[in-house]
Amino acid sequence: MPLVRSSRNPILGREDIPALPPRIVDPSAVLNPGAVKYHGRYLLMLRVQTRGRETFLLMASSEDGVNFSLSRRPVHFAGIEDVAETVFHVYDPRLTWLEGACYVMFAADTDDGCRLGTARTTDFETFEFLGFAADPDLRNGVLFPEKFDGQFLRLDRPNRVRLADGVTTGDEIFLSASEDLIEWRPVGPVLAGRPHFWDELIGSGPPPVKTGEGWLHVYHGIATHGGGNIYQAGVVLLDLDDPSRVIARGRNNILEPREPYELVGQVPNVVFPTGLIVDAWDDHGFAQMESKVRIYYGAADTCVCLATAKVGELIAACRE
Ligand code: M1P
Repeated sequence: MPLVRSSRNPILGREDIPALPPRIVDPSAVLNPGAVKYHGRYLLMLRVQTRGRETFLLMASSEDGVNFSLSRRPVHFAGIEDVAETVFHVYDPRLTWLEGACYVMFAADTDDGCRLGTARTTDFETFEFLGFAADPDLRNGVLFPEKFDGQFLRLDRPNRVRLADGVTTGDEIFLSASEDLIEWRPVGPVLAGRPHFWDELIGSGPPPVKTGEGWLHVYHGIATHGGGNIYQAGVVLLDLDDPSRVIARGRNNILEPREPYELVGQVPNVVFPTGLIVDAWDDHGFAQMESKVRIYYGAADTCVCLATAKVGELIAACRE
């Protein structure tokens, strides 16, 4: 397996979350973080779940990508309180730097289904809510780090599959384009689940990484086993000019639940990659093949873990 787990895993657990009474006290879980590098520091946007099953997002910051100090102020998307829908949870943020700002694309459970929301920040102190995408029942939305012909591009995952337990999920990653991050136009399907294999159901992980060989994208795949689904991570390489075109897709997963903290927890057998940071870039904005890649993931929907590889190793895994 190309990914190497940190010996410090889990790097963040529920016990690391500061008590922020009255709402966050002795929480149940911290999971599925967005990640970005800012002024040389590694930042995570953590999903914290309380015993009341409320969800909060909390920033964490680190010099080395392993030891994190946590903010004492939950993230507030200014303006979200004005939407017409009732918002129950915002969760699973993905962070993308684009033209000098960091965009947060997140899932929101509303009385109108699961929506994709977008917020923007330049300082990680204040976050401006830009709105919900017009299309309902989507999850796992990620923004590309550059525009194409003046348009934003997004990978998303329509929730079209209903599991036996009633939860909706999906088996297709789609490419969509937008001028304003609200109205999205379908460009085309990118990736379908592979029935009978490790990635029957799928969803995007962290935002794609630009490399000389294509857009490197980490996604999660779900092998269904009646009531016991297994969440794993895999890789795919997309065409630089037309990211709806798959160049190569890994046959095997690159990470699967094996360690106790991945096998046991609030939802057993889950590795769920949501954050990715590349250390070294060339002068043209491409990730260097020898560069270290840090992948941050939720384990068993309970804690946050880290695994690393080189860019070139992940591309080789796509071509396996
Ligand atoms: O419990 C595992 C994951 O299940 C859902 O993922 P998906 O939308 O791909 O089916 C989400 O609820 C995710 O947060 C969770 O980690």
